[in-house]
Amino acid sequence: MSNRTFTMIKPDATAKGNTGAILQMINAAGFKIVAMKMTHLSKAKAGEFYAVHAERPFYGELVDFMSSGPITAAILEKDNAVADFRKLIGATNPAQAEEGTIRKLYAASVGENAIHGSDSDENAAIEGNFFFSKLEQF
Ligand code: 3AN
Repeated sequence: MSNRTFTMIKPDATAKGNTGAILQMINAAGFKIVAMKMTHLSKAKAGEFYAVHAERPFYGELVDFMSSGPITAAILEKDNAVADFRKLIGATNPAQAEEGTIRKLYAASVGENAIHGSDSDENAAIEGNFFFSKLEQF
């Protein structure tokens, strides 16, 4: 079990002005921010990040959406980080997300679902290293 996960606050949440409120929830849940930046992914970079989903029918839509506006990327530290963070963000489809989760509060649909959370320790490391050099991870 590793103690780090990776997150992105997605373009829909950025556009609605929810970045601060979401970061507040993340901190209140006991996660420490050990890397963070606001950036705007190109289509090429979004495609690279989501390459594992390249064969899925929603890939084009996902890449268009994730490159549609600024995002906030961060690496978060806490015991049991990956599983606890998935719990905090809630189900991929906000209609199925539990009360009090970030997606229940801030996501509009399965595509525009406010926030990303890594699904394994291995992917957390890959995704964190995609955005941050070693010098930017504290
Ligand atoms: P999660 O982000 O909860 O791990 P995944 O890994 O199944 O969900 O999907 C990656 C991303 O792809 C999701 N965050 C969501 O934005 C998008 N996505 C998943 N399913 C769909 C869908 N049916 N239509 C549009 N976008 C989708």
